[in-house]
Amino acid sequence: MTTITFVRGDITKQHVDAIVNAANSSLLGGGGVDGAIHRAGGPEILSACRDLRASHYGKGLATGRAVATTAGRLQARWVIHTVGPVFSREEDRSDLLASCYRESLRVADELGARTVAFPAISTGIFRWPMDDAARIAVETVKTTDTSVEEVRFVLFDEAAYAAFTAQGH
Ligand code: AR6
Repeated sequence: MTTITFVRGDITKQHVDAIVNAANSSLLGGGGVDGAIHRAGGPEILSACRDLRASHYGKGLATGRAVATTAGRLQARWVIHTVGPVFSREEDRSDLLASCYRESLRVADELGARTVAFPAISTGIFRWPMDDAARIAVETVKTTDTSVEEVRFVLFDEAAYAAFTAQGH
């Protein structure tokens, strides 16, 4: 059974097997949580991402997909990079956001990760409304079959923490 927990804090500081990065399809870094993970984890992560681009991901990582690398000098063993959708009022991209959580858990299972920390994917630079993103995130984790024992949502500010905890367990 998977336990869902919510903490307010910085995902780079979490003592878990894997942390999930809200990346972009280039896999070569960016701002927000992506920038924080690369800064804290050091150049080994970017180097592993470049290797992925040079091998299986020549065109980058598609939205809704996930792939793992080393976590460099972070406490975690792995970073699972996933690409959230940019929010759109014209087009419902909820399935792609749900896919980020499902695919990240599938990769976590392949790695044998038992504890996984997620940020609120797509809620920053990609502008997804926090309440809706929280609902999709928690619902998807609840309905995904996985061997991960703890899914920890790491929320960066009080508004995100409130939105996620309102989804209950
Ligand atoms: N720990 C936990 N959450 C964080 C942290 C942190 N250290 N830093 C920011 N957040 P964002 P996106 C929260 O913008 O919307 C990058 O440039 C933040 O408050 O990081 O999926 C990528 O390369 C927000 O709630 O990701 C992509 O181009 C949440 O993490 C693009 O941004 C996600 O915000 C992805 O945009």
